[in-house]
Amino acid sequence: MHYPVASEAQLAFFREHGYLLVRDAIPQAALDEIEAHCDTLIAEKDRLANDWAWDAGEDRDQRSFRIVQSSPSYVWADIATQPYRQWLAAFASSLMQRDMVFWYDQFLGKPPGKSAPTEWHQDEGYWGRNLDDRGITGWIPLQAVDTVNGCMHFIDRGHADGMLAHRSVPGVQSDLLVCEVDESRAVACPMARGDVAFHHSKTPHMSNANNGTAWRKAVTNHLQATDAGGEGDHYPWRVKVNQRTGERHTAAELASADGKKAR
Ligand SMILES: O=C(O)CCC(=O)C(=O)O
Repeated sequence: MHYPVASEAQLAFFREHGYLLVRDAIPQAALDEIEAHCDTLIAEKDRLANDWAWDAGEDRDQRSFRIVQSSPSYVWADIATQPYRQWLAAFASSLMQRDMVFWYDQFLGKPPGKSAPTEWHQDEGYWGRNLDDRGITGWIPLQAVDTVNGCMHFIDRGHADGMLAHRSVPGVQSDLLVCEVDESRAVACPMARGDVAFHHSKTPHMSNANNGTAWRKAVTNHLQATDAGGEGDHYPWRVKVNQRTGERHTAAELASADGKKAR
């Protein structure tokens, strides 16, 4: 199987809607390898993962990991040279009509029984202002997904609506953010294993909690334009939580502490 090249119809769809589902893009054998590394992250979550929906009522050593947040890059030395990673950069560059480079990836695992939604947000809400229209994400589910076990939902054409105000999620002590969206424009996106969803960095999106009987596992890959110039300043709502120590700071506080250290 060859990795697909973006068709004119796919380019036009992404430009208009701000997201795109690419069917049957990644071979099953490649997904098996990705999933094996993600299973290591689940097995070692206390050491290697954050709880992205860390309940405000839980002590750090009692986190229930409603969303296991980690990265296959932590446990896979050769990940950067994998064909799927080369393809993500090539396909993303076509969609964004500029050179895009891999930035970082996240494993996002939702356990059966007790999980949480990934609330509505724009990726740029987490990123610095330099990423303004200069980012794209390729989301790879490791099993079929639907509205029962936690598929992606996008706000149709939301990438053209500008930057939305975000805030921390009540009752959660991780860095999870949420923004208000017009849910009448939400599109739920069931996908098969092998499909990949791309979204523009300003497209609001969410995934529902996993109400299925097995883990919902996905690897999300964030890419930025080669000339983005780093993250730049963060929006005022951005917080950073160190789940090893429990420390919580706004990004602005951290930047000002860094500046003082550098002087
Ligand atoms: O997997 C999820 O639950 C959400 C992923 C997400 O927000 C993203 O890929 O940007």
